[in-house]
Amino acid sequence: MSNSIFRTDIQKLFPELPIEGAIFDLDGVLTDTSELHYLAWKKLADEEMIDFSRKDNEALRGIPRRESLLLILKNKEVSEIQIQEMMARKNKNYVESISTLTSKDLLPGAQKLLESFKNGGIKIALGSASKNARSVINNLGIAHFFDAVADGESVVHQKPAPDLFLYAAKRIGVQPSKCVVFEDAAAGIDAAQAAGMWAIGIGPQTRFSTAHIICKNLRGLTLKKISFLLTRVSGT
Ligand code: B16
Ligand code: MG
Repeated sequence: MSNSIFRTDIQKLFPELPIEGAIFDLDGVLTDTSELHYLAWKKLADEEMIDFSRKDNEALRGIPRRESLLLILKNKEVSEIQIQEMMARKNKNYVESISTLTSKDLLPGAQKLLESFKNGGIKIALGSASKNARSVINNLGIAHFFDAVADGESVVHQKPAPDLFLYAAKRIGVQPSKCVVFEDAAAGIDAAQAAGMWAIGIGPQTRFSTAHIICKNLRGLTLKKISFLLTRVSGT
């Protein structure tokens, strides 16, 4: 099926197609690097004799490296030099672990949804707080899907500020109101809504209170299904 035929089909079904751009968070949406972040932080926490559990790690979803470290350290007093050293140590652990990622590490439904958007002529951007996002998408073999990459280096104010997603929308040339964001973190859903975008929460219902739509994962999602769901939410 050619791209244009598919696009025409979708437009016949949904004359008021609510989206022209899709922005994907990375960790927790396209791949499960949250476990690798956890293991890298856990090694550091053990070395520093700080309690840190998988449950604690849940609070770090979508949170940038420095803020994550400060949350792990709680009230422990440390100098700026120590903060920099610990961030570098954690990142070294994390970078080692992502070197073995392959397309097998994509979460269920991710490849199919990216293909469906691409075939439907939807512009696609990455919107990740990670400074390692480019290496991860390269290793996963999905870099070619993205028309733009917004990552931990792109803006000063990360999620829940809208800046990263607004930067992504600008890079793909789509109005914020015509973008849909896929996010596994409550901070990311807040960021998408602050940016005036459609927000789809990926994960358990209990994690999100304000997403437009919540899906357990990306399995079975296509442009057609997303268009149907968003059209229902928007009442058009
Ligand atoms: P890095 P996302 C986020 O990725 C992770 O969820 C978060 O745990 C991590 O601290 C943050 O990236 C920064 O990552 O240390 O590699 O720069 O969910 O926004 O794709
Ligand atoms: Mg995430």
